[in-house]
Amino acid sequence: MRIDIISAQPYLMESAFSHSILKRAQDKGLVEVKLHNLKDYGLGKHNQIDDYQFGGGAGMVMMVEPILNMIRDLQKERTYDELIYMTPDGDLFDQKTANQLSLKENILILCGHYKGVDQRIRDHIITREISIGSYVLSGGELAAAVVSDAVIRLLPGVLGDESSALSDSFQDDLLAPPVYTRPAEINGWKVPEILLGGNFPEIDAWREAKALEITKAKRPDLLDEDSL
Ligand code: 6GU
Repeated sequence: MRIDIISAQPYLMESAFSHSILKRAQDKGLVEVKLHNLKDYGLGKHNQIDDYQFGGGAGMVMMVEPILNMIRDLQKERTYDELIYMTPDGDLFDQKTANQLSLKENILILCGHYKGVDQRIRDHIITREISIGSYVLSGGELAAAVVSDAVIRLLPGVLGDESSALSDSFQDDLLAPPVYTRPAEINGWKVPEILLGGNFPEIDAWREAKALEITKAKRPDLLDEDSL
């Protein structure tokens, strides 16, 4: 998979892609992530990328030309399956969307900032608009890193234990059961006895029951009516 991210502040995302699982995924050649600075396509000698909005009002709007020129150049190299715009009024990101995106070959992500981008980019270029939650961030950069992380960890070979992405919270619409490690007791706090016995069918059943119990308590919205 290849992910190209366009931003006026690409350095905000550098560390997210330079460590741990996302770094290893790139080192292994499972994903290629390229951050692009929109200012490289800015207009005039000040590399302008935004301007006042027509009709008046506070806040600058990202201009069509720099974005369009950069995207057209990137499209000379590859065909994008999705051109995503990160925006607080986009579709709410969830595991289902992450799963869908993980099946794509080439994804382009445009990060908005200030008042956002000129609507004509959204109308004519963008194929999908994504928000990561009901709150406002200063820009789309952290949100783009969130989406990329959720997608990249699903790619085959990225996680060491191939089964572990499947047992994540949300993958089956259930939150994850609690986990414990050594020691079996500390300060009088004990690990549930069942996890120490080695009866794996019983352990699986316990984890499933716990997952359901926790989901009912914390996120009943994830469950169908009949499992409540
Ligand atoms: Cl994608 N961008 C911004 N600026 N704020 C957000 C968001 C995105 N998702 C939630 N809040």
